[in-house]
Amino acid sequence: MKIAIPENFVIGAASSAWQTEGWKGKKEGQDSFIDSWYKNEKFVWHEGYGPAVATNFYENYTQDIALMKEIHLTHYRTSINWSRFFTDYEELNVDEEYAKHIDDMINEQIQAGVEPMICLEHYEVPKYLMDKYDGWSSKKVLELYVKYAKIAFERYGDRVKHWFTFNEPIVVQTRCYLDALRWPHEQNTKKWMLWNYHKALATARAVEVYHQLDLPGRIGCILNPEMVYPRSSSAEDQKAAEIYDLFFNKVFFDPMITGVYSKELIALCQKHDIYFDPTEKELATIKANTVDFLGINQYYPKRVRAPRYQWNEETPFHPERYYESFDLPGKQMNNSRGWEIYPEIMYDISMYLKTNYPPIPWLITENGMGREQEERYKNKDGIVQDDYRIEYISKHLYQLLRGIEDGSTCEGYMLWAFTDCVSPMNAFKNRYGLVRIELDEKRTRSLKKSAYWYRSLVDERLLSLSNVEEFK
Ligand code: BGP
Repeated sequence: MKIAIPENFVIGAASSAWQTEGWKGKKEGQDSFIDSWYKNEKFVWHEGYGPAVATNFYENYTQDIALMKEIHLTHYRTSINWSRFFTDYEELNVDEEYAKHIDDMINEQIQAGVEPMICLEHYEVPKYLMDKYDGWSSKKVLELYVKYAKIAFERYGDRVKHWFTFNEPIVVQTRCYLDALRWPHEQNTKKWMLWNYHKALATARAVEVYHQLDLPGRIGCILNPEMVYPRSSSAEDQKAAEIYDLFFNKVFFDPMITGVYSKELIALCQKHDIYFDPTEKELATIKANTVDFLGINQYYPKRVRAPRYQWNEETPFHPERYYESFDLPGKQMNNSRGWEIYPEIMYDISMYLKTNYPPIPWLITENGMGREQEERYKNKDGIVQDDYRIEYISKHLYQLLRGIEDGSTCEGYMLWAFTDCVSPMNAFKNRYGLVRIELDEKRTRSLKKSAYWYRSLVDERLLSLSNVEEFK
């Protein structure tokens, strides 16, 4: 049986600047935060690969856009690399060579019938602004970001109709300052919350500027809410899930959709001395400038239970004081990535948004399956037979379409990623693309089986339920 995909439902694909571009043409002093992590801790990057060459998209973009055209892709999202966009981040001198590359890329996409969607920051905060102002800890960086956003809107806003202020604005500070898993391994929960706040405020400021320019498009942010499932029906487990939801999901949903932080979150922040002390004026800006739409990245569920052990009061506050991760026996896994596979997250996020917030347009901006050693699945013609990816997408898309049936305002599904690309630390270990990238000097491309299947999905707009049943 096949089910119809709604007429205007977007079927696209995504990536980011730093994960594809490579450093060709990059000038002295144009490192991003992620570039400096790679330089400082190269040994944690799988087989030493990283942003330095990536997929060399900077030189290969016309080839990739031709492949997009070949598979009839209609939407592609990437980012502008903030760290490469200027030669001086305070004087805001634009690097015209890089800015022209962005222009050319956008024009090439439009000519190929692929609508460009652009994100202003996918972890590419300039190293210079980290060193001088401690990055998103600083209001100065916020001001410079808003000016950068305005320049980008003015240059490209006539052609780019979908803008995102950030990709997953919670991630860098969670890995670096809350969990301290990543370089520079600084544990600082108050700073974590301040970065969360400044990125919500920066989004409101960018929304304000964008709307003032009266351009023919819309602006939002890409969030990565984790659908939280309590271990059991016990009030304690339910409470653990609610607090997780507050700290990691509502912390962005509330200010961006409703313009107001929840009282519960503020009370918890005050109680644990991680409050971000907003001014009245800032709160008014957030209130007046909610997003036009949202991108949602969804990969795996988060399962929690009430903590079994008392919190060690001698350690810095972490929201984990209120929950403990729960490992569901028998869960399905993508073992390459270590993430649980639970397609119902797509239906559940749809109902979560419908139930908790006023109607807002949104789309899945990332979902996908990273798989190790995909060369194993090449057939005699060298085409990767990635049936597992087709099944994964089908099952997730099916749940998303169910959500639409039940009244969700979801407008589309964009796969991570169009081509294989560099992951933070995992580099090229797990392959996500519809397009295979060889790690030779040219970064040779080839379409995988899933690319041809994706083309038929775009053309026929019918999802085959046999792919869904097969996977059960
Ligand atoms: C998202 C990021 C992407 C991408 C993806 C896959 O969180 O927005 O940049 O990397 O996850 O995850 P990973 O690359 O860690 O396997």
